[in-house]
Formats: sequence, structure tokens, C-alpha cells
Amino acid sequence: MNTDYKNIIVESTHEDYPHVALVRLNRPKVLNALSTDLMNELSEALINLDDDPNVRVIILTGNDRAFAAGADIAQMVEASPIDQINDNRFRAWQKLSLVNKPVIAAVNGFALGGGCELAMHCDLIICGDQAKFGQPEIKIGTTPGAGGTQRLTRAIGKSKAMMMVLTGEMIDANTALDWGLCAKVVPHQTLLKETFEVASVIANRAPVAVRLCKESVNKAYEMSQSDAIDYERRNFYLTFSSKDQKEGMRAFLEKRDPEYKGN
Ligand code: CO8
Repeated sequence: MNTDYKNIIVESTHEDYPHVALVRLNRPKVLNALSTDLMNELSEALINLDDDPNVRVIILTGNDRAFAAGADIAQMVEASPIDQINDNRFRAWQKLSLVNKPVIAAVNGFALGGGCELAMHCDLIICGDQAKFGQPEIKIGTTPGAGGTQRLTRAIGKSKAMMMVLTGEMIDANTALDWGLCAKVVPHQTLLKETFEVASVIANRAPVAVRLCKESVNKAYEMSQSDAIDYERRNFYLTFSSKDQKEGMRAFLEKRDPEYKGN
């Protein structure tokens, strides 16, 4: 594992929460603006954690002030379309979609523009009560570019997504909860602890089934419902080739806790 990152901090596993890794965006002076270098480091780190057999769940976070305030405006302001193409900035974003383990966004402060898109790239969002979400690109003369118009619309519906994208105004944590953008709002001081608790529940489930659940839920966005239900059923059948399925069901019948090995 490369620990020599300049824009992120990686903790492979947390001592109190085995199997849960933490990745922190770390450009505090610019509210964790998502430069190309940061995104390249992030995608490399997440792929490495995905390959690490000790890791079962990954938490992605920022700091108290910002999860991330968007793409790095200073890096983009004078760019031409060809500069944008040659920068290959979206290759890193595409790599994020290759991560098979659950990634939880723990959001305190601003999640704006690319920061909101990055949170939505994660499998679920838990936020502190001071968090603010928004797609403010319209205020600086551009549009969301890393999936914001699509993921936001699927998460909260057309009318609310239009309001956010066309006005560029932020919503607060409780609105994000009401609208279904995030799964849980917690006191901002305890965000990481609460997120680790959720992550460790998932980390104690059968890893193969966790992976297949993630795949099946994600198919809800990409396939017709009947095809996705068929896909889900095949994943259900597939779990019956795992030792963990036998362990899980036997443990239930024997009234003991299961011991999952990830096979
Ligand atoms: N890029 C670069 N620098 C930033 C960014 C950013 N996105 N956001 C904040 N900063 C910098 C500020 O310039 C400032 O730097 P300095 O201290 O040197 O002046 C520092 O961070 C602190 O920011 P503020 O002084 O502005 O702090 P405030 O508390 O007054 O305001 C806000 C906080 C409201 C978050 C404000 O900083 C803001 O509006 N930021 C910009 C938000 C924005 O427009 N985001 C969208 C960017 S475009 C985008 O994300 C497109 C995504 C498309 C693809 C993704 C590819 C990676």
C-alpha cells in the first residue's frame, strides 16, 4: 500500500474496528477541492483497499468544515475542452465504480459540486447535522460533470434535483435525509464514530453476500426491473455456493453467532 499520498490520508484498518478502512480527503486549505492529483490518489487507494483481504468496508470522509467543495476551480478556470479531455480527470472517477466493497461517505460540512457527486458515488451517505449538499456549478457558469444530474435525480426525484441544479443553492442535512439523499444524520461531533459503527455491522456480515447485495442494488439504476430481479435471483442462487451461506444458516438454527470467512 502506498502511504506516500499528498492529498489523502489512508488508515488501512482502524484498531477498534477491524476490517474497516478509513480514507480522509486532505486538502483542508481549499476545502478538499478535488484536483486531478487528489482523484488519482483516491482511486488508487480505494482499488488497493478493495484488494486488501483484511478490509471489508471503506469509509470516505473529509474534515469538519468540508467533505469536499467540488472540483478544483483554480485548476479548471482557464481550461479548454481539449485540456479537459487530455487531463483524463474522469478516468479516476470511473475507477471508483470498480470498487466491489461497500464505500460509506461520512460527510461533515460542505459536499458541493464534485464533492456531492463523490458522496453520491459512495454506496451510502451518513452525514453530520451541519452538513450541506449542493450542485452549485450553475453559479460558476457550468454544469455538474461527474454524474450529479443523474445520481441526484435518481436519489431525490426530478423536481427537487432541478431545483438544486438550476438554483445552485445548498440543502441542509435534515433536508438531505427527508429527500433520501443520505441514510442517516448524526451529531457532527460523533460522525466518524457513528459511521464506524454502521461500517462494522456491515463488516461482520458475510463478505461475498455483501458484495452481491451491493451489485444487485446498483443494478436497480442500470437495468429494467424484470432484468434486475432476474440478476438479483442469480446472485441469490450464487450465495448457495459459498461456505458463509451454510455457516450463516446453520448458526441461526444452532442459535449461535456465525463466523464468516469470506468464502
Ligand atoms: N476549488 C478551489 N478552491 C476552493 C474551492 C474549489 N471548489 N472551494 C473553496 N476553495 C478555496 C477558496 O478559494 C478559499 O481559498 P483562499 O483561502 O486561498 O481564498 C478556501 O477554499 C476557503 O474557501 P472560502 O473562503 O470561499 O470559504 P467560505 O466559508 O467563505 O465559503 C464555500 C465556502 C461556500 C464552500 C465556497 O468556498 C464555495 O462556494 N466554493 C466553491 C463551491 C463550488 O462552486 N463547487 C463546484 C466546483 S465545480 C465542480 O465541482 C464540477 C464537478 C465536475 C467534475 C468533477 C471533476 C473532479
